[in-house]
Amino acid sequence: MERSFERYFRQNHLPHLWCPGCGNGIAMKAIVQAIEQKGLSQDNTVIVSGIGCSSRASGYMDFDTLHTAHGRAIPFATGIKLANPDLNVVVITGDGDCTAIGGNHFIHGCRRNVDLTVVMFNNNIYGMTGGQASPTTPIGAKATTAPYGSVDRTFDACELAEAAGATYVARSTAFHVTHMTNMIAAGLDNKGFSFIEAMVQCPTAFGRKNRMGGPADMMKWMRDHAVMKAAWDKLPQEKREGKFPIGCFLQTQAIDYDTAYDQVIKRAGGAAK
Ligand SMILES: Cc1ncc(C[n+]2csc(CCOP(=O)(O)OP(=O)(O)O)c2C)c(N)n1
Repeated sequence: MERSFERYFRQNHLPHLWCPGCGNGIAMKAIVQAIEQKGLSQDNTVIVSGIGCSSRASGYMDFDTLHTAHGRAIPFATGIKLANPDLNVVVITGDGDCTAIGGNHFIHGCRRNVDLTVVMFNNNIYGMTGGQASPTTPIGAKATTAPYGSVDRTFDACELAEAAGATYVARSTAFHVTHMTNMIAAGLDNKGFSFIEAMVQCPTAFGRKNRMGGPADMMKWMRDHAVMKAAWDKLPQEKREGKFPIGCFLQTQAIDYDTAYDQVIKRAGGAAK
């Protein structure tokens, strides 16, 4: 049987370092499937990541890749896009990488509407460093830094992206693989800042501490608690309790950063790209 996706992965960098049952591989595969769906060339697509388990994905993917510093993937990606606007630039980041140490870069990337597709693997925890609470750890959930349950209120990264100016915002889960692929593919189509929250299970650092069972149980939890946006919009408030919406939350148009920058170059009398 032809394993057609092998050509997207660096075989000499496998096996990966993720724990058995980790959801990161599902999100990584969804990205390459979306890239294939959109017919993007491997030679014209750059994958940029920060630091964390999720950010290790760039090392396994056979594209031009950049594994940067913790929280800094979006600034590196912005530089790549401005230097060569013809490239498709995809950012892979974790919930800590994107919304904690990289939170400022994230909101300003949205604000500038840089033409990037940012996929945030949200496992609700700092996985790589052993399970410290992140800005997406649910209130009451246990973490190594919150042994009695986290008291910090939780970021909704999609709402944050929307409020900050992103022009495409969506969420999916590792259970809903085809849906996740489609959400990412639509993000690749958008000329501007696209943000896709890919919810993934972390059985080792999050599930175990919070008694969520094994990887399959965590995926069943996603299946049972995610509500498609169209149904969510009709749900009365009391029935939303404990559930979360998935789907495309925003798709709009605004001038993207490299087009705006090109106009500046023209105004200054330079030769635009
Ligand atoms: C400047 C800096 N601070 C702290 C660290 C340690 N560190 C490495 S990964 C990580 C957290 C990663 O969490 P997240 O972004 O959620 O990714 P995950 O591992 O869960 O995929 C931290 C704090 C670092 N590498 N660099």
